[in-house]
Amino acid sequence: MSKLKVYHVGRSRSLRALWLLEELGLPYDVEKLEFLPGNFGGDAYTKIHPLNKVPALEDGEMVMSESIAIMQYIMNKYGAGHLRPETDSPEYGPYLQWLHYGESSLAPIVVNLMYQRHFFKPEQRSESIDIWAQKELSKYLSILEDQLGDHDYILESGFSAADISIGYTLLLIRLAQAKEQITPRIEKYWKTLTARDSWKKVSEI
Ligand SMILES: N[C@@H](CCC(=O)N[C@@H](CS)C(=O)NCC(=O)O)C(=O)O
Repeated sequence: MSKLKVYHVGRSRSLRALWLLEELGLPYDVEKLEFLPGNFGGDAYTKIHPLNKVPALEDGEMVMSESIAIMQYIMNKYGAGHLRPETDSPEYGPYLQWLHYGESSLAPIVVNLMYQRHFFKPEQRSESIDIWAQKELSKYLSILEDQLGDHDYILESGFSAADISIGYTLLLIRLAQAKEQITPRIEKYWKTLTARDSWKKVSEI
């Protein structure tokens, strides 16, 4: 196995890949990129990721992007069945759903709020988009709350890669300063996730 390399910017989606690698106990290298808004890593990085976004993963000659796909690649190739239920488990379908929910469903709404509140100049902001995004986020988080029920993690059987996917998006919500949408139940879940040694380590990188 060649050593995996993760292209990383602090507090970004590359944390998903690093967090997963830590949980799996796999060796990896981190290449920290310069934070240039709209052009992470500068021109040299465009050869690795044509959109200059993170994460990107290198495994020998293979280069790929998309944080959830990277997680699936690492788990399928090197994960020895950890952090996901078996395909014949009743939890496998829900697991896949929540693994993708973090990026495909939740993140776009949060990114909307991020642009509204941080990246756009005041004259570019739209109050109606902000109100719409807040309502959507509440709805999407209420489904998460239902799923959590009274267990610590998304799946009743325990911590899985789905928690890494959703957990990162909860950080994104905080960075977007959309904390008003976070209910006490979701906050409790966030505290459980961030108490893990793996999170503590990668969140410092
Ligand atoms: N769907 C992609 C999103 C990648 C993405 O937008 N990454 C952000 C960091 S969290 C980024 O690189 N932003 C820089 C930019 O948009 O210029 C994934 O999950 O990897």
